[in-house]
Amino acid sequence: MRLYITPTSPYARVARMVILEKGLGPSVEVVAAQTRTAGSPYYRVNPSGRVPYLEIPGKPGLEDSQLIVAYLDHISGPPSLMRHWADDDWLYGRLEATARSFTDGLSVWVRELRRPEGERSPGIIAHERQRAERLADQWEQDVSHPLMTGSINLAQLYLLAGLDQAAHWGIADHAASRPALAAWLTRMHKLPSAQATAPAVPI
Ligand SMILES: N[C@@H](CCC(=O)N[C@@H](CS)C(=O)NCC(=O)O)C(=O)O
Repeated sequence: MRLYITPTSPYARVARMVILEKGLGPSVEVVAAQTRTAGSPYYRVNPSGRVPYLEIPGKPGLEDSQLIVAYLDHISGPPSLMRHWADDDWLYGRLEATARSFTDGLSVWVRELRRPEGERSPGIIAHERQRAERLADQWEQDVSHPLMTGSINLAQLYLLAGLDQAAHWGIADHAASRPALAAWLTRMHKLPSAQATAPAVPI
């Protein structure tokens, strides 16, 4: 199998961490894709042009981190990174959706900042900044829950990828003024899969 990524995509990072956590590294070649470039050869691989994208021999490829993780869980043994959304009376589903929402907003913010200065929208940046602050306050409470501190799951990975993405681009350090979030992040950064996929690490 071949996984197309960009080194700083938080969604690609989630897929890469899952591959490492499941010991699938030897069966998956990780390839850098050229995204956001007119005429990129990558568009012939994945017409949407997004990463992550998993190429599977003899089968159609898969786009989207959540779908890719579901597939990897399906074809391999434990640990399973997908949890049932209904776990703990639907708390797990809320945590995973909120982690994705947090990372989605930060991605919009980063995308805005990477546009030429005259094309950036101060309104969108302010909106995403405020959303991220509100959600970080909520995470300061939620990261202590056993679902966020126990065996690794997608809620944890999306939150880690989002927080690190914001820090990497220098747009926000959400853990700086939030001690529980800072302690959680320090623990997550000890995972070899987190270290191997940090946004600053070249592939
Ligand atoms: N929901 C998707 C989001 C994927 C996504 O938006 N990836 C961005 C990089 S962070 C991308 O490929 N952007 C290139 C583009 O928009 O052309 C997932 O979870 O995989």
